[in-house]
Amino acid sequence: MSRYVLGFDSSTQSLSAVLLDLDQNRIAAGSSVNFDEDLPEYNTVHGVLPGDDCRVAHAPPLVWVAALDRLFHLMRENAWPLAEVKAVSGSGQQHGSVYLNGKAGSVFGNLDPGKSLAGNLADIFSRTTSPVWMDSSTSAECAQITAGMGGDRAMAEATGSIAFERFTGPQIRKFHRQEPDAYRSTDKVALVSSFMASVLGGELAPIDHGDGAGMNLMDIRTRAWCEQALQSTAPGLRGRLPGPAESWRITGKVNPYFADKYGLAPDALNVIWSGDNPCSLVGLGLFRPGDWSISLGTSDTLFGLMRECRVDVEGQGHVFVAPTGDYMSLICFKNGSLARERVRDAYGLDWDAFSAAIGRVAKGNDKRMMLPYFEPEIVPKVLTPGVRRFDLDAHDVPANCRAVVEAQMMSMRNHSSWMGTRPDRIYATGGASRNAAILQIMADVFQSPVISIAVENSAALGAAFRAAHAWHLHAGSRCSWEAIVEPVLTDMRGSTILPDASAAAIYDELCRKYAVREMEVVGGSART
Ligand code: XUL
Repeated sequence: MSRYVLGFDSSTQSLSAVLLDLDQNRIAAGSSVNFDEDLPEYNTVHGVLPGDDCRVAHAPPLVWVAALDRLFHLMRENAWPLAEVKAVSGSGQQHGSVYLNGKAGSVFGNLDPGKSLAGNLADIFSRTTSPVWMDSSTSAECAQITAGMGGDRAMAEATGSIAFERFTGPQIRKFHRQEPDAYRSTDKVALVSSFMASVLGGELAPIDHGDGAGMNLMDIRTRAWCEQALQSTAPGLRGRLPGPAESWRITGKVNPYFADKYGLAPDALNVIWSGDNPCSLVGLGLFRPGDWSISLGTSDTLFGLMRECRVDVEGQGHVFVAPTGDYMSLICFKNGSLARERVRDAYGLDWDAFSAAIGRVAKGNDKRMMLPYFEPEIVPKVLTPGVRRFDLDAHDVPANCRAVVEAQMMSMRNHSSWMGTRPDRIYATGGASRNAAILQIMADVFQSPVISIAVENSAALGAAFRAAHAWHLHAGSRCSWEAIVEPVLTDMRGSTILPDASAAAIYDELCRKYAVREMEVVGGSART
């Protein structure tokens, strides 16, 4: 008989679960429910409700709980050893908010296993939809809250980020302004993470420090709600926010609904959930300040652990609290694989031909350069897309292939300088991390070894690691994060790609030039 923990990931488009075998240090099983395909009755498209205004992105919270029922059903059908589960936790898409009325708390604690979760929870909302992280409709509220805080710098110093449209505080303010009666009838505001933890635990769960840091409402240093931010956002907000609490907080045993209905161990511990990026940090084993991850997905994200709180007072980097209790940085670049694919497709190449083309041009591309804003960009903020080429002929296939990847890596290097350190090693994840030519440019620009890591769902795995960590703490056994995580991750790491030392000077110079070009085009301060 083995002991297990369960980690969930409630992401934009799906709900996933990972079962971790604590005795054999391996992933025993994984499963997923896709909102659009498996629950079409909720009418989501890529996880959100379609609408006329492209800046608005809401999802129905009931689809997430319907997915939880469906996923437990699948786990039971596939004979997952749910009776041997010791602890449960999860990861939620960050920033999304759920608006609950006064009935919610008691409903969470009295779920009827004879009914579906969606049936049980249908009447607990003061707002039937939840704005999620893809929503960018709150620019006016961001400006108002920023003014209340005394400017961008003060906001970033206090909460870890300047005000962002997708962050929860601006979203709450918009709700309060547009629907004051519904805001008044809101008893509690939950995040996706704390809402799901409330369902699993049978009582209103606190917001954890990691996800709380993505709200523009929490004092990033004291980790308490920031009074000035609360005041600047909406009246009576303090009493509506459960938490904030340490990410390893256990609320009690799991909700009897899941034991009665699906055979989950009734004494399994319910550990509060965190955001997907904090969960991914531990899911990838980033426990040392020099360990960074670059995820090469639809958008590219860069994140790493920080022992001290350093904030990006002028820019678009975020500071969240890590599940270890340390800090973490996060920078999100929208033109990731999207931009790489646009270049690849423009020349009719496949990935092998794209990589071969990169290899035909010298490192540094003879100073030819691209600013790759195929889509509006988050970092640096570019609202009107457009690709700019400098000394770069659009017909020169190899030079353009190298230019797009060099531009992305130089932008990442320049825009991560506020963290005050350079990486000792970078773990590359996501689709493009299989491409050795891209990883070599990453290694050369950052002058850091790069290791690809093949973790399928780092957020769900990180949530499972968090459940294991909290379970050990509860049992009084002092088990380090590394001891929990390393044996599981070892086989998932690929070989190390070393930086070419002779490229260091080339990219030092080019990064400075890139920052100047970026400033000319985008405005703002040059970052190197
Ligand atoms: C982070 C962010 C996204 C979401 C995705 O700030 O907005 O990474 O967390 O789920």
